[in-house]
Amino acid sequence: MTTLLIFIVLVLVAIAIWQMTKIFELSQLRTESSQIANDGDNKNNGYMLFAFMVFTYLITIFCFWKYSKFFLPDASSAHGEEYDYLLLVSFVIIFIVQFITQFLLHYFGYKYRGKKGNKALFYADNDRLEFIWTIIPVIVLAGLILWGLYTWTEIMDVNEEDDPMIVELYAQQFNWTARYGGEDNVLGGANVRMIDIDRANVLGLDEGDTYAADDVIVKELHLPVGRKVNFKMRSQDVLHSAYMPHFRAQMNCVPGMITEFSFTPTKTTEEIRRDPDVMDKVKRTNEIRAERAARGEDNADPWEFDYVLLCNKICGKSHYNMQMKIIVETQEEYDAWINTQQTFGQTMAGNEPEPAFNTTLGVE
Ligand SMILES: [Cu+2]
Repeated sequence: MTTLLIFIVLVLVAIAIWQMTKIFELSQLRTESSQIANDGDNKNNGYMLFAFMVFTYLITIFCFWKYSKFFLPDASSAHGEEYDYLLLVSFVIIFIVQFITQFLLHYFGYKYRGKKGNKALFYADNDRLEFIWTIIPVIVLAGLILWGLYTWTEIMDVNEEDDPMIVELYAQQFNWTARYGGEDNVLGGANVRMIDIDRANVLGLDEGDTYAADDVIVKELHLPVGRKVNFKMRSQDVLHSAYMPHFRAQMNCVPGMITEFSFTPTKTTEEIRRDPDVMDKVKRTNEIRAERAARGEDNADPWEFDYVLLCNKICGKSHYNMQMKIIVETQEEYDAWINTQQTFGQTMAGNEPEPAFNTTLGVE
């Protein structure tokens, strides 16, 4: 009610000011009509055009200066470098073109402003000019598009060359699970209809499939550096999207089908933590966290950078927190880690459902 009253008061005050302005205008005795722009008005508008152009340039420079710290660090995957380079070239071209065309637009707006006695020149067309401003964008755009298509085809070509490691990324509201092919590097068959929560078969693996026995199911993704990985994505419920920004990778996870993406990690977690951009980001974040800690607020523990797999489709109320840690390490470190993990066969033979997935009480 109070809000409504304040709103009504504000509207009435606005109307009062407007009426007073009109009275003030009427009280000014003028000989000429103020509705028609004169040379002075046009000149002022011309200057304002320039001011607006300068504002556009300055705000662009300011945003780059102030916010470029939020850019992702250099790519940590083999294809990421090519991808970033394509993006950089596209942006450089866009900025050069925008700088020139915006200048011309505002300059001519000023130069040919209305002047008393000036008459517009009748100029039907100019074939040469039209040819130039058609052919240049055609060549530039065709070049960018062809280069883009080539890069896209390279990145999206998921093949079995170079002995890739096979990893499944399994999405569900609201978490990720990863599955390795195990010793044989082959994923066992799986289907959501075979999910058996009571027996800890959370991904619905086919227990009769011999390939499934050595599969390793984990909640933290470990990848050996320099080894190509072929990801096979599945979703249990709705559309999710596996997004690994530092590796410049994203692929939708669609219920009822398997989607694929492949990349080679090129930097270990230890290496990326020493990247100046990453160190800077960690420093800034931890300064904020230290302030929080001083005020006794939550979320105040010092943060350490880690690669992350995020969900990039708004898939429900806890979508924002659907993530999984990725650790890129040396082959030896990876081998040591994977050897400590239980295989699917061992988990099933253990007969001891994992507490996290156990929904029944008193299972023997
Ligand atoms: Cu999701």
